[in-house]
Order: sequence, then C-alpha cells, then structure tokens
Amino acid sequence: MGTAFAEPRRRMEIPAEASVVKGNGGLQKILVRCPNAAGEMYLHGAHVTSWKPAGKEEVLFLSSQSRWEDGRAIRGGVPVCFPWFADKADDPKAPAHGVVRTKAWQLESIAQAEDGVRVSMITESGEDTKRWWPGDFHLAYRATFGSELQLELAATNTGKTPWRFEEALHAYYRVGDIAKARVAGLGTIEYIDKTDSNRRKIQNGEIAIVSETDRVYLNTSGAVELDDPVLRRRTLVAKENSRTTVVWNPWVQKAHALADFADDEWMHMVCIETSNVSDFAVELAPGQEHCMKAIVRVADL
Ligand code: TA6
Repeated sequence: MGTAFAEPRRRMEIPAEASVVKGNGGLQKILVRCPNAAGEMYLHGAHVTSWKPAGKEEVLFLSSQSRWEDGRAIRGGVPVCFPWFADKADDPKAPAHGVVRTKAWQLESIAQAEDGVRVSMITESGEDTKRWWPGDFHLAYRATFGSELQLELAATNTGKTPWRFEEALHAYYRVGDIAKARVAGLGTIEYIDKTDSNRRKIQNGEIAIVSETDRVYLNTSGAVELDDPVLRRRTLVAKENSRTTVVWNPWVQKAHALADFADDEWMHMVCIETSNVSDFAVELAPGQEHCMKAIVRVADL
C-alpha cells in the first residue's frame, strides 16, 4: 500500500489510543487501545475483528483459518453485508452477502468518543459494485470501541431512482461451549428456517443450538441476550432501525465444508446478526438515508 494513502491515515491517529498498522495478510487495520476497550478494524470490508472491553475477554470470534486477502471475506468478527443478504436471489453467480465485505473502504476519521474511540469508514458504488448491482450508494460505517461496542451503518441512495436493499452486521460471538450457550429474546417470534426449506416457524422460548442453525427472525426490534455459563458472561445485543435478527451456527458438516473455518470451531461461536433482510428489506428513495445500529454490551453471569 503506497505512502500516498499511508500519510493521510497516519494523521488521523490518536497518539497511544488508535493507530493505523499492518495487520494479517498485510491488510491495514486500525488498532484501538483506549482506557475502556481494545479493538481492531480492517479497512478491508470495514471489518471489526476484535473488541475487548477493559477487564474482560475477547467478545468476538475470529477463525484461525480466515483468509486475509483482497476479494475474500474475513471469517469472523463483524462482516458488513450489503446490498443483499446470503445468495443474490436473481443471480447465483453473485458473491454471497453483497459487495462491500470484500472491498477496501476509505478511512474517514478516528475520533475520541464519550466512551472510547470512534472509527469511521466510507465506501460507495462504482464499477466494481455495478458489475453485480445497479444502485448508486454511499455507505458510512462508524464503530465505537468502548465499554460497549456501537456499530452504525448509514446507507444513502445517491442515485436518481429508488432501490431496495438488505443489510446485516453479521457478528460472530465467541462462546465457551455452544452446547451450553443460550440465546434469549426471540421467544414467540416467527422465523424462516433455512435448514428446513425456508419453512416459517414460531420460536418457543430460548434458543439452544443442537444442530446446524440458520434462521431469520422476522419483525423483531428487541434486544437479544447470549448467555454463556462457560465464559460466565452475558452478551447483550440491542439495536435500532433493524427489523430482523439472523442466528447462525454451521455445526459439524457445514464447518467441515468451509475452507476458511477449522473443523471444531463451530463449538466456539454463534452469529447473531442485526439486520434488515427478507420481508424487511428497505426501500430508499433518491437522496434518502437509512441508519441501522447495533449496541453490544457484556455483563458477568
Ligand atoms: O448468516 C447466515 C448465513 O447466511 C448462512 O447461510 C451461511 O452461509 C453464513 O451466512 C456464512 O456465509 P459466508 O458467505 O460468509 O460463508
């Protein structure tokens, strides 16, 4: 990466709290080390790969087999999915989860925030995105690393025609043992079971992960709690402007089939994804902006 980019980025650093460094695969990352938290965020995909509130263990799962290269998604942390989720309905050749998790974003700013350090990155439509999707867009993504992790994705329609999009903050949370973990907050909610021909079902109480789990919970704006008796912690995921929550664990076979995921790592992660997908894709008129937010907190169990 030429110095042309390095210098302006360096000027954005906060001495002793936030610096621009080379990360895995030579990809640039922002390293945050402030009184309330430690964290890491790559320009590649605007990908948050680590968040550790002060005095606590790492909250996010990151695969030991992740790829770190242009055009490939990082496995773990928080991939940003936009403007479609999972496979593109009308084009099976299109990359899964959209076009922005595999591209280099621009660093817009690094700033002190009330509770920690806020890193802002931006990207927009161009030749690379129009290969797959015609919309004109601008994305601004702010990650605030503090005693809580705040993630805000603002999408703006910079074109002349309305468009409809899906989005997800596809967060991977670390757990001590998936068999003992429980996800609460989605009881009575309708979901699409993607492991059962997309059948629609109603959640009965807490979620226990006992097999491959791939579910889209619909019309839900509430917070979700991930209880982990092994790591003795509760991770609370609250949100704003998000009407769906996706819960995913690949279990044994899918884990084995994923080249960038170790065979036993399914036991130590669960994805809880703040999103607007499926029936709740968002329509944006020209000039309009939509901002989705996730707020993650950790408490001792
Ligand atoms: O969020 C769940 C999901 O859509 C699953 O269907 C699974 O494919 C997962 O995302 C991971 O997708 P990826 O393209 O990162 O392998």
